[in-house]
Amino acid sequence: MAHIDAGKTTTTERILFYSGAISRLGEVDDGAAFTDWMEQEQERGISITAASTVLQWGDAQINLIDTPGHVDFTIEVERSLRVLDGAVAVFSAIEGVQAQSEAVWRQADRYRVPRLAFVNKCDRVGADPDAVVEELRQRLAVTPLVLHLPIGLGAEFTGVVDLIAMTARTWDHDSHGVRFTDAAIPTELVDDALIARDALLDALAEVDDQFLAAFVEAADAGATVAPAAIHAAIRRATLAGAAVPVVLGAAFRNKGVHNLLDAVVAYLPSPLDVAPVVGVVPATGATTTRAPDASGPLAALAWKVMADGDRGHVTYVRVYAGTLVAGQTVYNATKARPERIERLVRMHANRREDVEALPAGAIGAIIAGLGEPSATTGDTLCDPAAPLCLDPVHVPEPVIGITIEPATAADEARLRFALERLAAEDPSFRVGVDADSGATTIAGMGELHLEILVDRLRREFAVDARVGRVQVAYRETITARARGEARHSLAPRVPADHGHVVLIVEPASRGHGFRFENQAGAADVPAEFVPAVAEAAAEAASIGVVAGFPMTDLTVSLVGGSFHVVDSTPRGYRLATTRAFRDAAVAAGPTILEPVMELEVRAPNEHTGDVLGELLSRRAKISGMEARPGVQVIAAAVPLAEMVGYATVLRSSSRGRGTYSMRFAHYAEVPTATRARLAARAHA
Ligand SMILES: Nc1nc2c(ncn2[C@@H]2O[C@H](COP(=O)(O)OP(=O)(O)OP(=O)(O)O)[C@@H](O)[C@H]2O)c(=O)[nH]1
Ligand SMILES: [Mg+2]
Repeated sequence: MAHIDAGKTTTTERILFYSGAISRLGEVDDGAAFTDWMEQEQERGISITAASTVLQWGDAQINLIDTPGHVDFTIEVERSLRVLDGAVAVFSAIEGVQAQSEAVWRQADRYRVPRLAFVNKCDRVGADPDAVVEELRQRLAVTPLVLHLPIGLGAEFTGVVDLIAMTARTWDHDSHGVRFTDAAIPTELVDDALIARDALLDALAEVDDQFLAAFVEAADAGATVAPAAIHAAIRRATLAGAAVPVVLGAAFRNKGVHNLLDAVVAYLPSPLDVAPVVGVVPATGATTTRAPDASGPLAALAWKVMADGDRGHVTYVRVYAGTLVAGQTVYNATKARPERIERLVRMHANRREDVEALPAGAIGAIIAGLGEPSATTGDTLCDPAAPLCLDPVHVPEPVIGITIEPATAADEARLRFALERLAAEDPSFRVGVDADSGATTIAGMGELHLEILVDRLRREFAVDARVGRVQVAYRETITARARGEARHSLAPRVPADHGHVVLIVEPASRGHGFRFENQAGAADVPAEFVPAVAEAAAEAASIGVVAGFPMTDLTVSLVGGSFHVVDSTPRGYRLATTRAFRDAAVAAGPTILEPVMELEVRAPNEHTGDVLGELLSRRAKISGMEARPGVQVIAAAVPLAEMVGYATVLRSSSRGRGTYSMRFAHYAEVPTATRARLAARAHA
């Protein structure tokens, strides 16, 4: 996991090559990397989908997922971290801890995933691993355990000193780094190596008491701690999340990757090291756990779905307990239905290797035909006799949308089919209907996300579609408390639908969403009609009163009403609620909210002025500027609506040398002029 371009795929390629999983090295820049298998990835030189694969290193089997760094594909990181037991965070030795590196680090915190740091690109001019380590400390608040001292930096980077074994490892150029030499530390580095080793052991003693005791004891005896004890202590500290081992390298130059793999095996958890997985028994709501025992009852989580053209789908699963067996019928506890597993595979990026079974600890996939019931992202598959639901995958809300229509009438059914397939793959992508025009809308995490989806429609599903202008996901909310009352009764009373409600709407804090509460007495509105009121209120709130955007961050309370023994019907209450809600919302100071993004721009020094000017003209609030070699790192909060097309703007204002990344931060009220414009457009 890492910021875009840190070198995840390049590092993965070496991992697969050195472990023998692939026999030829391919480069991202040639569109030839194994885990960047999608056409769109190869054309653009970026990863888009999380590619899962398996390899063997020594006697360890490693499930590896190469995630994309671009924030638009954050769901891929989210679901990968949900099912992996450990992570390698890749940092560029030049750029350090970039915005999205920090974001994925926080995601990994949320899932409590132990991790290693790989400081990559040590071969680049200006590489400064020490500065990166300092940033790990400052920005990510971790205790780094630096395992290596670089031998040369930039163009002179040839290898690393192993600060535990106290040997120097240099990689052979001609064999693509397959061969390396372990030798004595070059004389001129011995002093630095001793200092760096002391720093490592001191840091370790601070986070691990057992090591501290051994360290003090050895020092008293005038001895040194055995390497095995150091490794064991690093492992304990890593698993406890108390420290992060740091490995140095330059994947593109074929250096440092062996050490990285050794560190993965030595310090990251095996499935046996992690606590038994926790789930909820659907029937009782009680929590339960499953130990990672291949012979126990099955517990597996579906974490990713890929459309398999028109044929069906590939559902990726992580098995936590028991064994998933081909031909077996399992219970989908999330959807409360049995599912038959026809075919099981191990995935190697987009290639499949048929297997009979996937035991606890494994990551693999289920191949299902079209129309066969199959799990979607976040579903739990389990033993029918021991059902449980595991924690699903956290799904971010889309912030941007476009209308989409088939180019010809003939494409219409095909478009609907394709969108359905793509939405099943990607929970951060939603298909909806524009309230004003009735056109189909697609919503996602950003412009690139939607661009890739539209491209896939064309290539994988042969659908020609026209898209409208990008529209950010506005919301509406209220700013005051208000009351609404409505009575519905028909005269002449055939059919006799009676309903009468009194509602109070109140603003709530950002992120609260929509909530309904019933405070009415049963004499006013009997319990049997309350669900109809709740539903109608939620439905009414889904179309705001200012410009038709969904309303959020408000509480609707049913506080009174009346009831008629013969004539009251759910329909009557629904109609009354719709009117009462709208009256209340209109009186409650309704307004429009817009998504605000957290932005980080890296601008070359000489273009900083232009870049800042551009940002200020986009309503950006600059929150920080930091100098890095040759560039200024600008942090800002800026409304997403102002950032549509920013990639092109930055390219021209920085002569193609600036980069930026942004992610959703929060919703905020739009300026008055914007509100007036959106309202006018909605009523036009
Ligand atoms: N000089 C140098 N370049 C590197 C190194 N590692 C990767 N690169 C280059 O950096 C660019 C990005 O590498 P990727 O491996 O695609 O980066 P990534 O982290 O997978 O990027 P995304 O998947 O798009 O987030 C490519 O041009 C690589 O050749 C390195 O160690 N040294
Ligand atoms: Mg990549």
